[in-house]
Amino acid sequence: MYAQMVKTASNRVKTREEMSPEEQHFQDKIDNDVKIEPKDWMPEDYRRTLIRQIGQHAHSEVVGQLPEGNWITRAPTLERKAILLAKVQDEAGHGLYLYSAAETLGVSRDELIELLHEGKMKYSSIFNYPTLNWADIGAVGWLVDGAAIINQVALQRTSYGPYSRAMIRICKEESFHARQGYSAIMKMAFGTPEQKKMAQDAVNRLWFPALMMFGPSDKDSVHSEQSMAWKIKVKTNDELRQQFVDQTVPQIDYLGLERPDPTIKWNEERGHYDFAMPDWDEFFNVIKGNGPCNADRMENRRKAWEDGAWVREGLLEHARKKAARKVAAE
Ligand code: BYC
Repeated sequence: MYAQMVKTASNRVKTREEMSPEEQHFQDKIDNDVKIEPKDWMPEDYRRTLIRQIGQHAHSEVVGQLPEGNWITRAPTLERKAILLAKVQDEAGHGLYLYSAAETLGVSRDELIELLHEGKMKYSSIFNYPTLNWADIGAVGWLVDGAAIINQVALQRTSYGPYSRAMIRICKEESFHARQGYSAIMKMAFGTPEQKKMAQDAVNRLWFPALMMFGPSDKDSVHSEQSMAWKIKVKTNDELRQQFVDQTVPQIDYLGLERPDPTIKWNEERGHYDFAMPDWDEFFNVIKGNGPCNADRMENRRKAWEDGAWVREGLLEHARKKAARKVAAE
């Protein structure tokens, strides 16, 4: 049943004439920026699309702990270690807010996690790339969290109330994450020639994967048209990608690093930077499960889930006993 639930929602956007009275009323609320709340009537495809997107988003936060968590024990100073530890813990918290938001749509956290572990739900492509050295951790905070914020600031205005509220809270924490990343990469870029070389190498490797985070080009995006009509998404993949490039290129220049894509050029007419798109064959291959770290990430997640079974069982048993004592006392 849930494998079906996460399947692509129907693509074609209905005209007003094709909508039922309930659907028209729903669309009017969306058009007037009235938030949709869990108990409100909603089209089944709206609910499915949200479960897919919020579930995928939650999984990304949780899987996203792995590339950085890998560096906690090897952070170069005590201060950097404490910062990274706090950031990685924040990501776990973001996953929990998002699983809770998804639960309001009638799917349980356990079901979503099972779908992830069975390979039936996705998580962000970016976390299938390795973090090879400390400069990568700075670049992840700066570029990956930077890209995530651009997407998530827009999602604060998404039409589903619980998702929108989760985004508001998450964005506050994400801005700290991006700053810590920029601060770490700055230290490297303004450091020794060797450190600067490492910073450059990290930016070169992570630039295109960061651009992929926004999803395929608008012309190839399966869900954008309907998701925009329902204001699940408020900006298209390409609009957000352009915003990221415009924000990030001056930061690369400030660091004195070379631009990772030689075609980046300010376009006076458009008022934006021109840039090269990532290799979309690589992107589709990564989201199919064939990226450099997919197998490793999933193995780690499954192991963490199995190793944590005794904690979940212990907590449940404690809650059961507490409830039984309460009933007995009444
Ligand atoms: N990776 O029709 P489209 C973080 C899939 S974590 C994988 O444009 P949509 C952080 C897409 O699912 C932040 N798959 O889709 C955490 C669809 O396939 P299905 C994560 C991708 O949904 C820890 C197909 O491609 N942020 O910040 O309209 C440490 C066609 O795409 C990706 C979010 O999750 C991708 N990059 O738009 C550090 C944001 N892109 O499902 C940092 C919430 C596309 O039909 N999500 N696909 O099989 C969104 O905003 C939207 O889902 C997307 C894609 C813009 C990503």
